Amino acid sequence: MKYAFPQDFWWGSASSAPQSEGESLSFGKSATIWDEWFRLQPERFNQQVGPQQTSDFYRCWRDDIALLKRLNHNSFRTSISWARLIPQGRGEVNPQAVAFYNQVIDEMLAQGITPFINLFHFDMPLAMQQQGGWESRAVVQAYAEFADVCFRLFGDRVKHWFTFNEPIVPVEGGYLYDFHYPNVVDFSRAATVAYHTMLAHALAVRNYRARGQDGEIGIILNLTPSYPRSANPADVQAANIADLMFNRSFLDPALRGSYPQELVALLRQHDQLPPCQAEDAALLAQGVVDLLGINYYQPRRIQCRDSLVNPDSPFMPEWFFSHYAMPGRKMNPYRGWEIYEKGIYDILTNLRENYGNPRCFISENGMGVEDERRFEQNGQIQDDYRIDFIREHLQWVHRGISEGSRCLGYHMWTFIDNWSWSNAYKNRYGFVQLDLASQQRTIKKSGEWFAATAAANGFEE
Ligand code: BGP
Repeated sequence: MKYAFPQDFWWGSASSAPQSEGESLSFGKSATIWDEWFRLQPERFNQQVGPQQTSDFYRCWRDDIALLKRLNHNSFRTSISWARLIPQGRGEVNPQAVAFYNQVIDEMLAQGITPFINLFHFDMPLAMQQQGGWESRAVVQAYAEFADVCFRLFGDRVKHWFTFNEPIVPVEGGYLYDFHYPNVVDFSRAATVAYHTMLAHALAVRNYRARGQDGEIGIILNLTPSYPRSANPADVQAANIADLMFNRSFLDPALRGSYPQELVALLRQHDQLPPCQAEDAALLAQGVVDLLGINYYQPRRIQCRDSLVNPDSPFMPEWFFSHYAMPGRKMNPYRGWEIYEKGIYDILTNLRENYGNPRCFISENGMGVEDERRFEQNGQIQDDYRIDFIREHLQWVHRGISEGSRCLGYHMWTFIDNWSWSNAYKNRYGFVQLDLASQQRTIKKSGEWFAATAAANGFEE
């Protein structure tokens, strides 16, 4: 076979509790920032569809796990909802949540599907946000307690844990660019949120290891390779700063246990360093992961700024670079994201050459498409565009592996079309089509293709 993958390669897909469970204010679950934002500003959500309207995994888990099996998944990622497990964020554990997650984990294992469990997918409990969210060190401690409850309750069976999914996204969305609650735009608060998130990560990693549970713990990062527009030193420097801010701000602590000196110097120079305590460096050093999840959707095309920064304007990453649309680039016309398959290989190469070739896997990659029903024929969505997208990315993953990268699997975003934050159902990503009104599930052509690929552990062309 031309593209054969290593034995025991992880084939699967990923979702998250807030995007699939539903029942977001019932069965003992308390509100997250998403429930709150939807309550306050429903108009900010596509077609005013909020976090209650999902594929109902809370009720349909057994059938959905059967569907995972039908798609030949040997692994699947979802998350545990902090606000469901510990409704007040701290303290009492919700027995209904424990029963639910136990059933899900047991059923996955019974079906031969390895559970990959993530602990935080943008879903800060409202009770914790009201205490400052990630701006507060007390919330860092509360998160570590929540993580510890998860390890204690489920760690006998879950052997692949992740502390965070895309931890930079709540920073960007909630504190820089206004696409998540609490809709703050303030770099120094964003820097504190980012820093505290990594402290929380390191605490959870340290506590997990102290338990000696014979599993592994990692983090899932959305990496966006930054390509300079030209070899001109100003463009190269601009791309380097974008890389420091958007990739290395999380990648370096996760893989090296410390922040890049260049980033620290830059933030110090602009008086934007978050408040640190003496013991933080030693803690961060303990947060080096066993396994890195890589979410890859699109690269960053960077050029130097064409105008001088007004020093009176608020400090922002864009003080140092501009984005540009690369002529001739391939686009996903629906989501407005560039498709650049080789980026996935460049990430693997960078990890191999500069980060000691860590154990890693592709934890998300996917193509969101609007109005997918128009591609339906004889009752099935013919999403050949998605098959091409996956195949072309996998070809580059295959090449990375053949050159020595320790990439252990490929998880697609996502399994069943799910609720995507303020975009709700605008862009559909699933292997399985969801009819929101009837809750009917129909496997798309890409789902069939993926099932065959997973069964064969690769593909010909
Ligand atoms: C990733 C998130 C997912 C998912 C996906 C698609 O950033 O981890 O939760 O939403 O992107 O993005 P979107 O839904 O914004 O199109």
